[in-house]
Amino acid sequence: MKQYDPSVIEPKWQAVWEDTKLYEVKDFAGKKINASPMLPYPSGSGLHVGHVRNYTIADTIARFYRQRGHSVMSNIGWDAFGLPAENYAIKTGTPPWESVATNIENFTKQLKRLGMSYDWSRQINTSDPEYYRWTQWIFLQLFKKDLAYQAESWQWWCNECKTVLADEQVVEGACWRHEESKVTKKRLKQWFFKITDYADRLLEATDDLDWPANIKTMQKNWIGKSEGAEITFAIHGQEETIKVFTTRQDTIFGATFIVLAPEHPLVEKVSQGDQVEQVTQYVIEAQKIDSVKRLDTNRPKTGVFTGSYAINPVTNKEIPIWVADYVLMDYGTGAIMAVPAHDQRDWEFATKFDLPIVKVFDTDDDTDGKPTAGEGKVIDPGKYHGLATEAVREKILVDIPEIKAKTNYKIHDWLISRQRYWGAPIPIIHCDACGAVAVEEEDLPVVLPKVKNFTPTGGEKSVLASVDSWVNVKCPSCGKPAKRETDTMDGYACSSWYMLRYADPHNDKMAWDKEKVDYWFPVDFYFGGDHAVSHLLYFRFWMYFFADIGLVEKGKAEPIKRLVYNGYINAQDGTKMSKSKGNVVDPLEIIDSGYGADALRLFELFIAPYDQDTSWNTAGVPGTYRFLQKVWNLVSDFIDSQEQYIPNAEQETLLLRSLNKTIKKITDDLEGLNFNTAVSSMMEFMNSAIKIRQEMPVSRKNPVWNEAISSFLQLLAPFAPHLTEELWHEIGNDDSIHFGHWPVWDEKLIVEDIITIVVQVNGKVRASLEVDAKITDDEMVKTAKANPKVLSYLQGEPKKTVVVSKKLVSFVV
Ligand code: ANZ
Ligand code: ZN
Ligand code: ZN
Repeated sequence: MKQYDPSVIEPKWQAVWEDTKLYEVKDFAGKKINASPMLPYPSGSGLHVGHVRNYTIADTIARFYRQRGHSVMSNIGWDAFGLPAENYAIKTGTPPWESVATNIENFTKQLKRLGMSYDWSRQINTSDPEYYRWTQWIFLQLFKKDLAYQAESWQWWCNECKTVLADEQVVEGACWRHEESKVTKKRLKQWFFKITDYADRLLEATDDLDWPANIKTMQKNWIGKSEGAEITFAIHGQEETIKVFTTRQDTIFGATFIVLAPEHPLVEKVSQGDQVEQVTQYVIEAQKIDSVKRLDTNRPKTGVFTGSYAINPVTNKEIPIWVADYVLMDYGTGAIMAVPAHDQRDWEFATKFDLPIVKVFDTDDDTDGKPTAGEGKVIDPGKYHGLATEAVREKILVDIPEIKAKTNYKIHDWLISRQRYWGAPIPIIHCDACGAVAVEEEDLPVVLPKVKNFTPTGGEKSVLASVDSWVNVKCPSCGKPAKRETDTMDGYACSSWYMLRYADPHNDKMAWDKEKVDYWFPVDFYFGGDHAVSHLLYFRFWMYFFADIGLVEKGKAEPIKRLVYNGYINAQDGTKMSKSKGNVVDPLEIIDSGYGADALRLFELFIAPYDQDTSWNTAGVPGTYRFLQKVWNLVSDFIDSQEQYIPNAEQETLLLRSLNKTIKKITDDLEGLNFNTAVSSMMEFMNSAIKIRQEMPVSRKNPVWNEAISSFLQLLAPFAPHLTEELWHEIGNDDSIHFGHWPVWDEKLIVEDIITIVVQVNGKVRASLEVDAKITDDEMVKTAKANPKVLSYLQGEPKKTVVVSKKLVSFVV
């Protein structure tokens, strides 16, 4: 037969698969598996081998379940709206609709040449009006339920992107798209989705998810639920009150001062007399401090007195109100009651500015003049004297009207509006008389007009504001002249529901048919290595909302059954692969250099356990290529050989044992996502098959070789889809190997029937013996005693005999 040449067989099968629409899926066609990778941004100029890992893992699983008879949907889509695509367009000076189209074309070519088994007829593009029409429709459903609202507040702002960002898009104080661009805060009126209404439900359901523990922890910490109290403090001589959030309302007896965040709206009001100037100066300085630095609790404390006093509702004492930057505006109420005796930061502050420190409770630990955290017994002489702090925390909620139970969340509402061009327009019309009015559903989509200059100007509005013909419309409610909202939605809105659209991608009457989504959901496997608290939380939130308003079945609110979160592949030198560093490895280059997609796919899986970060290795693909070549050669020889069949019981048993063990191993490994060990057991199988053929010629006339080769090709098919499809046909099949073919192992053939037992005399190992695996304890003792070496140590009957079944016989003499 001919040589293994991936450059011939790979394009050949890709064309056949496409022509026969092999991977197109039907709805309601039996037991389903929904298994897709996270949709990519068609932003850069293509995929590199790091991205390919994710797609390969997903495709291997999709193929595995298809071969086992499931109806598998595995899809791809394009996260085409939003900052990544738009920033790329700006950088290259191409209109985003053009650069997105070119990039999609390039990505498509790459994924097809990798042999991915997507149903291409279901692909979605989030920047397509047929798609974003429904993103806008979902916005309106949220708006109707007051879950989409406008509010003015302090928001993260990236000076490079020239837009506000959601909390989830700020990574260590920098823009998620610009590591080098530290974010600042701007006060703006923005649109939000009220994810906080769902915080509790999302949090409670997190533990039960079949997701990696670290991602679950990240989500729980991000939601950040704290139970405590909101306490209202009156301000001496003023109408206003200050509300603080605390988890330690039991320590209020020791609250000796109040601290406001510099951004707190009351700062100006409470600043008095000589203090005004100092406070103003301090607030200006505080705004210049890097946001990450402000989170650092070890920073030396700074602050200024405002000149006003609050009244502690429990002690009735006047306590000074200070401003300090260790209090953050975006947590709790942006104000705290300081309890220096029991809180480290407050203690540092009080010590520095000479403020009173009043101890509330005693602990068993010796504290050495430092603040005591934790729990203890209250020492205040009042009615709580001697009680445990935990108990006081409960009682005080009932006793003191100013102290009310309160649950605080770290998560904020999801900021969705962007001052950017390339996104789904927010379907709202602003009318002087009616306020924010929803666009009528039948007027959707609000199509994004094409503009000449899409580069953001840095003002508080997107460039859409200058498209008069688009902005000026009639109010849908009163008919008077009104203006369209000019902010667009962030790309994370588009990606929060695309998997539902996969279930019904061409529906032009509604976003999706409920029955289809109910059939395909939940997603059985979702593959990705990013967006732990952004996309993965937003998607859950929207699904819960869809379930609440009856758009999906109630029991299907949780969208992702199993999250498969892969690690990164770095460049060979361990640094991050990136275009700017010039260390990107292009999958097409590897394919075109003659190794082909199958060898690349195998190496992507073999390189390391899928969830670990790893580095690329140029020696890897040649290695997996050689393995495939061995498979090719063995199967070719099998096809060509007409050697007569001479039964050989010993070699046949060896081959069948090795085969059945491999079937079990690969099946278990794929169920457990252990791709790398699956690849190595296939390599081991090949090695033993090659050894066996030296004793027993590989031949078509040998039924055991027939079985071994047919089954092994099936095992290899999810990993090397082209080579196996070719050989499958060469050995005489005319259907595709990729549907309904998966071998089962024979349990009898995989039990080890010889085991090794150890014999000890007086605690020293004197022999190890190969015995039948079915040996009984009595037989073990008998066999041990019969061994000449053991016999020489025994010298007569042992005093004591201990047996550990199938493992050990121990004699004491
Ligand atoms: C009094 C107190 C006494 C506190 C004590 C702690 C210990 P978690 O658990 O993270 O929710 N706090 C509240 N809002 C804050 C803000 N905007 N900036 C900085 N700190 C803030 O933390 C809740 C505690 O964090 C609150 O309870 C408050 O300090 C502080 F012995 O109030 B505590
Ligand atoms: Zn940015
Ligand atoms: Zn109106």
